[in-house]
Amino acid sequence: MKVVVMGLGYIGLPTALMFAQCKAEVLGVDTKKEVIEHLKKGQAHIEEPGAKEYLKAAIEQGNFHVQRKPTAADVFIIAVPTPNKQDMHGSCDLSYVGSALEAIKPFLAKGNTIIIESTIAPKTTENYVLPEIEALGFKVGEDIFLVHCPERVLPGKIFSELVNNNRMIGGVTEKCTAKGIDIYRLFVKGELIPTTAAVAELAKLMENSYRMVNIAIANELVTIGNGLEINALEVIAIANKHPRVNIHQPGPGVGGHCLAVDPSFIIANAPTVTPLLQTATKINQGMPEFIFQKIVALMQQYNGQKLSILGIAYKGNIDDIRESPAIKVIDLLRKHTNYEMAIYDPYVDYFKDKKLAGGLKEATAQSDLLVILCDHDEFKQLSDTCFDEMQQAIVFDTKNILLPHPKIKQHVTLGNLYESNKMEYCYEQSVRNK
Ligand code: SAJ
Repeated sequence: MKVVVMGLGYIGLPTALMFAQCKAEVLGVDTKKEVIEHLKKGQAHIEEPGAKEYLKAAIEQGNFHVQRKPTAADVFIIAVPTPNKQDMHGSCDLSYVGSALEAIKPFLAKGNTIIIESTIAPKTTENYVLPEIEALGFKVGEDIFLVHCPERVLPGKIFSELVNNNRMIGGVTEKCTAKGIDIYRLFVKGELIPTTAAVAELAKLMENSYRMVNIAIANELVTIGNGLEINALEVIAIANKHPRVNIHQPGPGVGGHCLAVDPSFIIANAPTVTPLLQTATKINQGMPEFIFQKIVALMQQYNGQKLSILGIAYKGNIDDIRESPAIKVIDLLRKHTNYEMAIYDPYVDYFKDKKLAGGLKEATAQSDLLVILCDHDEFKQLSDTCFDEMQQAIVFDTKNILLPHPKIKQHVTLGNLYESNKMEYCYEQSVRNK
C-alpha cells in the first residue's frame, strides 16, 4: 500500500513513520524546505521520544521518503495545522487543509482514500472537503473514500499512543469508514471505532472542550478560594476522592494547539448556543492576568526588584511554546512593570530572539521571587544552591509541583494565595481589560 502523508509535524511525522514501520510505501510531504532537509539527513525536527529511532529504521528499510510535493498513492493522509483565524471567535483556518487538497488533486484516482487527521470544525469534511473531491468528477463513497480520523495522542507519548489508543474512524459513508478501518488496522492495536465524519469531528472537539471546561472549573475554584480564604488545592484533592469527580488542576492558563484552540471551532460554528464554552474559555484566558496581579502583590510585599521565571513551554517536559500562558504572564510583566527578569526553561533556549538563562543557578541568582509557570520535571525538586543564590527565597509555584524545602522563606501556591499579600481580583474587570 502506498501512503502519502501531507504535513510532517507532531502528528504527521509519527503517523508516516508508523505506516513505514508496517512496511507500507510511505511518502512524507511538507512544504517547509528545512523539514525535508532535516529528515533526509535522518534528523527528526520534532522533540518526541522515539522519533529519531523510528526515522532511522524507516530510512534504513528504504520505504520512507520525503519531498515537498505529493505523488500518486492509494491513501492520502492530511495532517496539517488548523490554527484559529483572527476573527471574533477564532474559527477554524482551513487554508493549510485547502493547500494540501489542491496539492493532491492532480494525483487522485479511483479507489483512493483521503483521510483528514487535522482537527477541523464540525461539518468540514462533508461541507468543504467532499465538494472539492466531487468537483473533480469522483463520487465519494464509490470512486474515492473520505474519512475524518482525528488524533488524540499526548505529546511526549505520541508513538505509544498512536498504537495503543483507540481511534474514531469517521467515514462520510459506511464504505468510507470500512476503508479507514482497514488502513489503521495496520498499526493500531486500540479499538477502531466506526462512526460518521460529523460525529468524529465534534467528538474530537468535545474531548478537548471537556478538559478545557474542567480546567476552567479548577481555575475558578482558585479565585473563589482566594476570596473566601479556603485552600482550593485541598478542596480539589478532597473532592476528587469522590469516585465520579475529576476536577482538573488549576494553573496560569491553558496553552497548546488543542485545548486552547479546539473549543473555539465549536463556538465559531454555534456562537448563540455555547455560553459555557465561551465563559470557560474566558476564565482560562483570564488566568495570566490573575497570576500577574499576584506576582506584583508579592513583589510589593517583599519589596522585590528581580524575579526568576521558570518555564515558558505550554506544558511540562516539552519544548512547545504555542499559546503558552507563561508567555502571556511575561508579556504582562514586561508591559506593566520594570522588574529585572531572568527566564529559564530546560527545553527552550531562545524566546523572542532573547537568550534565556542557561540554567537554574543563573536564573535564580539575586532574585527576590521565583515563579514556576510550567511543570517540567526539573522544577519539582530544586537544590539548596538555587535558594542560596536568591536575594529572598520567595516562591510562587503556580503549578503546585515544587516539593517543600527548608530554605524557602514563603512557598505560595494557587491554594494558599490569601496567606500572603492579598490582591482583590475581579473576573469581570480582567475580562474587560482584554
Ligand atoms: N492544563 C491545566 N490543567 C490540567 C491539564 C492541563 O492547566 O489539569 C493545561 C496545561 O498546562 C496546558 C494545557 O492545559 O497548558 C493543555 O495541556 P494538555 O496536556 O491537557 O493538552 P495538550 O494540548 O497537550 O493535548 C494533547 C493534544 N494532542 C496533541 O497535541 C497531539 C490533544 O489533542 C489530546 O487530546 C491531549 O493531548 C490528550 O491528553 O489526549
